[in-house]
Amino acid sequence: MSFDFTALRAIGWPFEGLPQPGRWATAIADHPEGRPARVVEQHRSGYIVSEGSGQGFAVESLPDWQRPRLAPEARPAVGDWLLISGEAGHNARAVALLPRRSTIKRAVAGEHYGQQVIAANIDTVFIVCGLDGDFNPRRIERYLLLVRGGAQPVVVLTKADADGGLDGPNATEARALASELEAQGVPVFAINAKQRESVAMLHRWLGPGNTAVVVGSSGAGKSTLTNTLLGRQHMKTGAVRKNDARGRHTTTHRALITLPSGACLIDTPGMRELKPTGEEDLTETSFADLDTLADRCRFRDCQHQQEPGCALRAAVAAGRLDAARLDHYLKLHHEIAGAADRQLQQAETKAKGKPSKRRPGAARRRR
Ligand SMILES: Nc1nc2c(ncn2[C@@H]2O[C@H](COP(=O)(O)OP(=O)(O)O)[C@@H](O)[C@H]2O)c(=O)[nH]1
Ligand SMILES: [Mg+2]
Ligand SMILES: [Zn+2]
Repeated sequence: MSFDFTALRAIGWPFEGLPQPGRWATAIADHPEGRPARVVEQHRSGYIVSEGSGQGFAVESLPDWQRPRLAPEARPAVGDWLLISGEAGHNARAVALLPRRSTIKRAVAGEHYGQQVIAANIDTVFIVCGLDGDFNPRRIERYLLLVRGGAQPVVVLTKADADGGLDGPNATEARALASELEAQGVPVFAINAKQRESVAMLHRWLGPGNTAVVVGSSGAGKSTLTNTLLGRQHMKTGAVRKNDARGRHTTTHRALITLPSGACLIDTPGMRELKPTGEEDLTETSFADLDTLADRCRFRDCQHQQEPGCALRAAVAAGRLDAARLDHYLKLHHEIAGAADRQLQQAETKAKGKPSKRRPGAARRRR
C-alpha cells in the first residue's frame, strides 16, 4: 500500500502515515483495492470527495447507503473518511466508510428515532453565537452537549464590534457564561468575525492537519468567520434582517474547505432543532459541576423538584446557582432519557420483539 500521505495530510488525515493498529488499519487491510478519500461535500444526490490533491469529485455510493431503511448516521457525513476505488472524476466508487473518531450529531425530527451526523472526524467545534439578538446561552449549552468523542468545543461570540456588542444588553450574561464555561475547560472568545486580527486568536485550533467545524444559528456569522479565516469570499454571507437578527439561509449544504493555515474547516447551515440523541452524558459537558453537586442531594434518586435536602435547589436558594441554568439542566436530562428510550424501542422493534440486552446510555446515567 502506498498512499500519498502528504496530500492526505492537507485534508486532515489524522496520522503521520498508515494508521496505528486498530479499526482503521483493519478496515484498510480488509479493502486492499481501496484508498482513502475524505467527504468534502454532501448533497442530496451523493458525495463529493477529495484525495487532497486536485479537484474534488463525485463517488458512487455503496449500495448499502441507498437502502431507505438504513439509519441516517450509518451514511457518510462531511468529514468522514472513505475508502474508494476507481479513477478520480471518472468511475470512482466508495468501498467502505472508516470509523468515526469524533462527531457532532443531533436527533432527527420525525416519527422514528434517528440521528444526523452534522460533521465527523473533527478536532474542534467552533460554536458561533452573536452578541446581538442571536445571543442565547441555552443554545450554546445544547451545542456543547452534542459534541462527541473528544473534539474540543470553543465558543465564539461574534459582533463584539457592533452596537450592543461588548457593552450591550447581553454583555453581563455573556461574561457570566464565559466564566462558567472557561471553568469547565471550554474557551470563550468575543470577536469581530469580519476582522482578520480579531479571528487570529482561533489559530491555535487551526494548525496543519486539524479539522474544525463551525456551527451556530443562521445569521450568527459562521460564513463571515469562514471567509475571514480563508482570506477571501468563499461562502455567501447573508445580511441580517433589521428587527430579528436572523440571517437568510445562505449556506445550503455542509462543505469542507482547506485554510491557508493548513487546517480544514467545515461550514454548516443554521439548525433550528438541536435535540439530543440519547447517547449524551451530562457529566462530560458544561454541566459537570451540577452533576457533582447533585451527588450531595439527600436522596440518590432526587429529581431536584421539591425533595428535602436537594443540593441543587439549595444552591439556587443561596444564589450560587442560576435557576435558569438548573431548569435547562433538568430539561436536557429529561430529553436525553426520552431519546434513549426511543432509541431502545426502535432497537426492540427492529429485533422483532426481542428485548435488547442493554439500554443505550443507561449505564452512565444516574437518574
Ligand atoms: N459587525 C459584525 N457583523 C458581523 C459579524 N459576524 C457576522 N456579521 C454579519 O452578520 C450577517 C450574517 O453573517 P453570516 O456569516 O452570513 O452568518 P451565518 O448564517 O452564520 O453564516 C452578515 O451581514 C455579516 O456581515 C461580526 O463579528 N461583526
Ligand atoms: Mg452561512
Ligand atoms: Zn436534588
